[in-house]
Amino acid sequence: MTDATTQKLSLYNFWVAFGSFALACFFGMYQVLARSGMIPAVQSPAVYFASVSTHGVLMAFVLTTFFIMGFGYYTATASLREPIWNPKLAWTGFAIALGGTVLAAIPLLLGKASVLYTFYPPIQAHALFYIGATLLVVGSWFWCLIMIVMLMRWKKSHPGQAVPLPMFATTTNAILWLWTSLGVALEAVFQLLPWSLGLVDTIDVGLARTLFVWTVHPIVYFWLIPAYIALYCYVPQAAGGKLFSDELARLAFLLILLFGLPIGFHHLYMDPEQAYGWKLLHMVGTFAVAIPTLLTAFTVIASLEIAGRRLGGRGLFGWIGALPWKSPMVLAAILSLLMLVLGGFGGIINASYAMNAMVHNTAWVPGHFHLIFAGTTITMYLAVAYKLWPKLCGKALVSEDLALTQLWSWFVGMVIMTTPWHVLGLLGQPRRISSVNYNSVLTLAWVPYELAMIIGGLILLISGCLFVYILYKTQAEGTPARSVEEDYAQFTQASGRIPGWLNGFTVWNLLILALMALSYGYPIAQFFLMKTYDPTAWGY
Ligand code: HAS
Ligand code: CU
Repeated sequence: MTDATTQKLSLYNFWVAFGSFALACFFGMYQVLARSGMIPAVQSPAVYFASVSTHGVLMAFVLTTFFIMGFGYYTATASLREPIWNPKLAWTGFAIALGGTVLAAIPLLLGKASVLYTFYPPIQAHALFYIGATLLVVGSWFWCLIMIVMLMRWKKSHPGQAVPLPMFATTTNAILWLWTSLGVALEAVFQLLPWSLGLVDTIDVGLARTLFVWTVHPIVYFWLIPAYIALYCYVPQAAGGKLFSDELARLAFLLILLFGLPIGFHHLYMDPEQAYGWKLLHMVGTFAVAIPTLLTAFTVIASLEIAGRRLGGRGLFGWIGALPWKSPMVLAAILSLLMLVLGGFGGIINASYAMNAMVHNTAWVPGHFHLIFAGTTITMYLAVAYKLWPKLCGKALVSEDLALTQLWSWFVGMVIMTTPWHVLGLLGQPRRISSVNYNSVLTLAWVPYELAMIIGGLILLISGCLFVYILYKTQAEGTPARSVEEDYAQFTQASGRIPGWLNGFTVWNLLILALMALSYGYPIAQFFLMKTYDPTAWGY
């Protein structure tokens, strides 16, 4: 069982994460109503954009960062069997990140930071928003440091031994996040903050977008890695089997780290500031990053098959029916993988330079990321919470059946909401609009899909509230848990010695440095080297 400090630290982080999640679900519900254009009384562009900005920031930055920190602290102590290194630092990081969140929330809720979660200039937010967001990131760096130090200390005291997979993957994520957040940190410090504080009149929007996409692609893997940790380290055990391969798992995490970083221009295909050769280069990298996900699907499904066959499943697909569908962790994994099929497929379409022109800035894109983030990724976060709550509170989950209902409803709601968005995107509906209130033949064709999106949104809101209710009820009124010992998945082969490059990060950091220099070096330098048209010379 983990020590009291870790329990408290993890629980505090988790509650900030899940509290934000529940709040953001309500904003989401309002948005589907407003956006559909069906209820004129709730329509207001000002309220809509304040809401959607808050929703995006809460879900994409607050829920994820605090969840990842809470899960990381737990994983470090449970897998290394050591207490948190420097808990004071951990609490300081928590306080800075929370303080930043509160600071950012003020302008968001007042409608002074309605810049969406991507905050692309030239739309400008109140300086407090950028300061708050920066502090959230700075707070998370404390967590990164603690994870890296704990891994290094463990390696020193266990020479030649393989770092336990859950901690290896968690540290991979900490390193990924340090590299990832550098782009947006540069944008915030050198561009957004001076500009919003009125110290400079204008900033280079092209440079800002380039720095932002340095962050915005790998950030999605920062969110995804905890879900993969659960898939590799919890699911095989929960299904009654073993992890197919420890080495393949490490390789997948390391390849995500390597390929996830230098590919952000697939968000800029339709932008003018970068030349097409660079976009093509980033496209090749984007296809490469699908490989670790395919590795993951292979390893996890193979592990599930081992379990299904052990449980008596026969034939090509008989093992699927034999899996313990009544285990929340297993059910979550199956639903999560199912959503990954279309979510990932959509990602490949987005990534294809030519096809991106068809879907870019349409409702397809929120369809893609709700399915793969709110669907695949968050479903595993929910399952992790169900798994860890008894360990963190010492109480048994109030009802596994309720947890299963919650997971199913999250899946059903997400499918009902995102399938229409994909179709609407192909029918030409733009993303980032506050409502649809024209009566043209085109927009009338959207109506049935908008009705479906409202139903989906409602199911998701109920499901989100049910989730928080289950956690609260467990913590407040649950009966003492039977076992709170950690039970990570075993591997099919006894994992003996492992090659150094699968047990450390030096080579990988050097490779990333080289790839980042190649893919971002000139594209960033050009803003300082090239002479461009200066509008102020014309008196504008
Ligand atoms: Fe994405 C836009 C490309 C993955 C999140 N993405 C976004 C945005 C977000 C996001 C938030 O190239 C919007 C940003 C904004 O606001 O502007 N994405 C990809 C690609 C992948 C991908 C190539 N995205 C993610 C993940 C996310 C995420 C993961 C969050 C967690 N995305 C893009 C592109 C854009 C984009 C463009 C810009 C679009 C635009 O124009 O604005 C890949 O990582 C996906 C690889 C996955 C696969 C899936 C393989 C299938 C498997 C399932 C096997 C399961 C089976 C079922 C067979 C290739 C592994 C088994 C069943 C049983 C019962 C056992
Ligand atoms: Cu991306």
